[in-house]
Amino acid sequence: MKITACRFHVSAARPEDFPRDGRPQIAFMGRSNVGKSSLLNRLLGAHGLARTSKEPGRTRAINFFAVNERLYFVDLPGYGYARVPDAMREQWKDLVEAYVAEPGRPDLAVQLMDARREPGVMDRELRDWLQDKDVRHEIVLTKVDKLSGNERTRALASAGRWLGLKDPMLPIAVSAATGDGLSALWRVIDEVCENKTLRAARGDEPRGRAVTQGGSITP
Ligand SMILES: Nc1nc2c(ncn2[C@@H]2O[C@H](COP(=O)(O)OP(=O)(O)OP(=O)(O)O)[C@@H](O)[C@H]2O)c(=O)[nH]1
Ligand SMILES: [Mg+2]
Repeated sequence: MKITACRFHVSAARPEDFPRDGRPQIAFMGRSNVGKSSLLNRLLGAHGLARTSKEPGRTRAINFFAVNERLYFVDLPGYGYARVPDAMREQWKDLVEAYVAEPGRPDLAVQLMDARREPGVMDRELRDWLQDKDVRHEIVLTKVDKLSGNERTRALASAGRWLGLKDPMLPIAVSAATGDGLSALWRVIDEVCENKTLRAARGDEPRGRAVTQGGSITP
């Protein structure tokens, strides 16, 4: 997809603030500090659009970015940040659960895992939960620029096993620093958006989820 315009849309701290205009929503989920905001920026070629930080737990609300006025990129707060007080963890859970509670939302969850780390319990829980909710999701390994060629091959194989992928299939690996893997991820995002547009044209989108803008999302 050629990006012609992107802008910050809304920072949603309550479910009432979630956009409900039927545009496709691509959500970035994963551990705190895994690189969600950085990847979102890099995919859009918009340095500094979503705020990134060396300090984990930076993103607290759910931030929506309008892309080409046709779809949303959704930057979710990260989980697993040990220093977050329990009350805030509950708040995070409530907000993210409310976000996924509506059928068909998000249209795609991009679940990020750091290529250098073993998947954790919360990664597993998120994956199971997304599957349970029938949310289409794609596991993406981040920060692959930090790995040597050999380490990268090992990390991909191990993540492939974790996911139960059939050899020789591998998950997508990206780097927001070098741009590696972005075209593979864009292919998935484009396909999800095009399918949604087709379903809407056929009139079989879930109720309340019709795409308001017709036509292909590729300008
Ligand atoms: N080398 C390298 N560093 C990265 C990459 N992606 C993110 N980082 C760094 O990792 C840190 C965290 O990045 P963020 O994008 O803020 O992570 P996040 O998942 O949005 O974090 P929270 O909002 O706290 O959940 C920052 O210091 C980034 O510069 C990458 O691909 N390569
Ligand atoms: Mg962030």
